[in-house]
Amino acid sequence: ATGKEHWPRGEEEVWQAGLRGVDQDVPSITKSIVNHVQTSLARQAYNLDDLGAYQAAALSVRDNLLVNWNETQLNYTRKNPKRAYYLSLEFLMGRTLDNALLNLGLKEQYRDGIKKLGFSVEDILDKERDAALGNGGLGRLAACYLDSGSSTELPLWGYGLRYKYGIFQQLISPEGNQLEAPDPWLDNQNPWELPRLDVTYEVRFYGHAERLSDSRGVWQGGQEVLAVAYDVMIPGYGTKNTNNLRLWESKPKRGFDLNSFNAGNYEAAVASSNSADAITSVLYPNDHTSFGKELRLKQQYFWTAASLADIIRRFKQQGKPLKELPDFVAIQLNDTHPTLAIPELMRILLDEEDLNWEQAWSIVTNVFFYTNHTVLPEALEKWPVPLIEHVLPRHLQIIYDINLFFLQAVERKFPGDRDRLARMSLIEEGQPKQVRMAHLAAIGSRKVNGVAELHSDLVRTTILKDFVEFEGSSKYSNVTNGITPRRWLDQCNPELSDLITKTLKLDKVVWLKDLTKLDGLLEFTEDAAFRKEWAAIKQRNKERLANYVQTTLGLTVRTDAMFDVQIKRLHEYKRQTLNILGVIHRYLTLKGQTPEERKKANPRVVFFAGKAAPAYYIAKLTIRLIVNVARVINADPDTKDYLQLYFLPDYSVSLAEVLIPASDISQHISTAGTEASGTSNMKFCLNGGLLLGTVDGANIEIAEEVGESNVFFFGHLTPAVEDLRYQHLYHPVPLEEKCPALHRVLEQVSAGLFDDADIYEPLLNTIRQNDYYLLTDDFDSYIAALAMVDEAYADKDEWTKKSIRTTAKMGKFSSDRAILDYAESFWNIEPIPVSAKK
Ligand code: F58
Repeated sequence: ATGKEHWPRGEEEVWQAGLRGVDQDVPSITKSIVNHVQTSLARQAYNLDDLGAYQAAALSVRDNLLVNWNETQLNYTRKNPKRAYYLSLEFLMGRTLDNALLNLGLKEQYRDGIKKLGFSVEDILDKERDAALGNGGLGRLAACYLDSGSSTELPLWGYGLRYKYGIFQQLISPEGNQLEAPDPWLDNQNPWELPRLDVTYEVRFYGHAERLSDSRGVWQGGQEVLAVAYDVMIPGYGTKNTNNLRLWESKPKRGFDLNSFNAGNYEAAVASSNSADAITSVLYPNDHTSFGKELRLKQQYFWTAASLADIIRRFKQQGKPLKELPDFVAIQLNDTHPTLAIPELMRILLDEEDLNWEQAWSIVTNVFFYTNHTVLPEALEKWPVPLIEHVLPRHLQIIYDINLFFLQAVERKFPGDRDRLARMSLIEEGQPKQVRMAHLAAIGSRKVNGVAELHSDLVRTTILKDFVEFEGSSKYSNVTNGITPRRWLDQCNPELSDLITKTLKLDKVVWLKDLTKLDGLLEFTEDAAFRKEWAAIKQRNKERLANYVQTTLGLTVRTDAMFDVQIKRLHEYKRQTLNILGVIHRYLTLKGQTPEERKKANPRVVFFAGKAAPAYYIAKLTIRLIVNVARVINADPDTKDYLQLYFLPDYSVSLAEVLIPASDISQHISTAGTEASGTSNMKFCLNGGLLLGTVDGANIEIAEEVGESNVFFFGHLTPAVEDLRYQHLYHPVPLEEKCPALHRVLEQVSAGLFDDADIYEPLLNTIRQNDYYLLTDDFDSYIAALAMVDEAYADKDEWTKKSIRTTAKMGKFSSDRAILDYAESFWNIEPIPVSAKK
C-alpha cells in the first residue's frame, strides 16, 4: 500500500476499527469459543459435548486463519508476483486443528482457554475426522508441499477435488478379510472450508467438435456441469502467510430437467443432475493401476478445466496479453492425472483466444511442469482413444495435432527411425488405441522430474529415454521428496521436539524452519544423560501406541520389546509378503528351540497397517495372512514372550502420527527400482527410528546422509533385477534348492498352520511361479539383515546413538528444501511475505 490510495467505500475509521483482526490472549480466546458455541452452533454450556467443543474451537481458530488468509491474498493482488499452482487429484491432509494451532503459534493459549471451559485439548483434538482425500504417498506429499509453500512464504495455491467420500474405511472381518465402508467425512460439517458459491465455472462433456481451420475448432452441445469452489486455508508456520487450497465440487447447471418433470417422468428429471453430482462424489481407491473408467476421466477433465479457467481469469484481471502467461503462472502437474490441462490450455488459446499454433504451444510448454511418481508399467496412465473421443472430442483432435507436429520433429532429428516414432508417439497402437499420458505430459512441459535420485535416473534411462535423447537431458531432472517437520516431528512427537529445542538452545521456530540445524545434535551422542532422555521419550511413545492398541483393539502389547513397523499401501512391489514370511520364519525358529535357547532371543513386536485396493485380490490375501498368523502366534504360550504381531486396521494420517514416533525399526523393503521415493522412511528416521530397507528410492539418500553403518540394507540392486527376472522365466531353480528356508515357510502355510489349508495358494504361487518381485532372491539376505538388527538392538546404548545420529542427519528431507527447489529451479517464483505489522 502506498498510503495515498483512497479508501474504497464508507468511512475509513469505521472500517479500520472493525478490521483490528482477532485478539489472541486467553480471555479473548475463551470469549470467541463461547461466542461460537452460542451463535454458530446455537448450543449452551449445558448441552455441549466434546464434538461441540471441537467445532466451536475450530471455528474460533478459523477466524484467525481467515484474517491471515485475506491479508495474504490482498498482498499478492497488490504485488502481483509470478504464482505457482499445484494441481493434484489428491490432498491427504489428515486433521487440521492441531496443525493450525501450531502454525499460528496459539497452542498454549488454546490449551489454557479450553481447560478453563472444562474440556481437555486432547479429547477435543480427537473428535476431528481426517480429511483423507488421497490414497498414499502422492497425496500426502501434496499436503506437505502446501504446508511448506505457506511456511516459506511462496505464492503457491493448490487445486483439487472436494470428494464427498474420501478413501474408504477399512474393517477387518473375523476371518481376516478386508471390508470397505464409505468415509462420509463431511457429515458433521467441515469448519476448515469456505464455500465460494459465487466462484463457479461451466465445464462441458461430450457433444461434437468441428475443425474451423488447420488449428482452430469449435466444441458444442453435450452436457454442461457447474464447478463450485471451496477454499481451504493453509497456514504457514511462523509467518502470517496463509495460502489457499481450492477444491471443486460438481453440481448440475440447472437443478433438474423441468420438461421431464412436468411430463411426470421424475427419474429422467433427476438423472442428469445425479450424473453431475457423481463427478466429485468419491475418490478412486486404486493405487498403482490405471483403470480407464469414464467417471475417472470426467473427474480429471472437470478439475483441470475449472482450475485453468480460474487461473486464466485471475491472470486476465491484470490486463496483460496471454503471451505473458508464463511470466506470471507456473503449473505443476502432480503425476499425469492433470495432463488434460495441456490440450485444454491449447483449446482455450486456439479456439477462444484466437492465437496461432506456435504462439499457443510456446505458452503451454513454458507454463507446465510434470512430476513423475512411478516407473511401474501398470501404473502409467493410458486412456482409450474412443473414450476420449466420446467425452472430449475437441481435445482428441488437439492431441492428434500435438502428436503430428511432435513426430514430424522427431523424424527430422532421426530420419527413417520408424521404431523410435512408434515408441515415442502419444498414441499406442492396439485394440483400442490408447493415449499415453506420460508422453503428453513430458512433451507439454518445461521440466520433468522424478522424486528421488535413483528414480529420476530410471525415468531418464527407461520410460522417457527416447525423450531425453530427443530433447536433451537438461529438461529431465530430480527433486527428492520431503516431509514437513511441523506435523511429522513437532506435532506427532512433542516430547522429542522439546528435547531437541532444549539441547540445541535454539528457538524451535528456527530449527523447524531450517531442519539442517538438527546436525547440532551429533555432538550429544556421547552425552549419557542426553541419551537417557532420548531413550525414555522413545519408550513413552511406545507406551502411547500400546495404549492405543489396548483401547481400540482390546489387545495388550508388551512395551519392553523392539517395535518393528511396516505401514504403507498393500502392494506386491512393497513386499509386505516378504515381511510376513520373515515373521513366520522367526516363529518356526523359536518353536524349534528349547525354552533355554529362546531366552536369548530379542523380543520383537511387529506392526503392520495399510489398505489394499478393493479389487486387488493378492493384496487382500496378504492382509488375511497377516491377521491369521497374528491370531496363531499371539496365542502361542511357547513364543508369545518373544514375538507378537498386530495388523492395525484403517491406516490413516492420524494413525501414522501415533505409530511413527513409537518405532525402533521400520521396513522399506520394495524390490530395488520399484519404489520411486517413499516418504514414510523419512518420517521414521526423523523420529529416531532406524531403517531396514532395500537399496531403493530415497532409502539410498537417507543412507548417504546418516551413513551406511546406521541403516540396515539388504537385497539385490536395481541393475540385477532384469537379469533375475529373466532367470526366473527361462532357467527356474526349484525353491527347495534355491531357498530352503523360504521353502519351509511356504510349506507350513500351505499345510494350514494358520488358516484353512490352500487358502493362500494364489498368493504363494506368485512366489513359486515367476516371482516377479524377487522374494526368492532376497529372502536369505533379508533374514540375515533381521538378525543384524537383533544384534545391534542388544546393545541399547549403541542403538540410541544410532537413533540420535539418524535424526541429526535428516535436515535434507524437509519439504521446505524440496518446495524451494521447485520454486527456484522450475517455477522462478519468490517468497512474498505478508508485512509483519498487525
Ligand atoms: C507414490 N505414488 C510413490 N501414487 O509410490 C512413492 O514412492 C512416492 O514417495 C510418493 O508417490 C510421493 O512421490 C503414489 O502414492 C498413488 O497413490 C497414485 C494415486 C492415483 C492412482 C495411481 C497411484
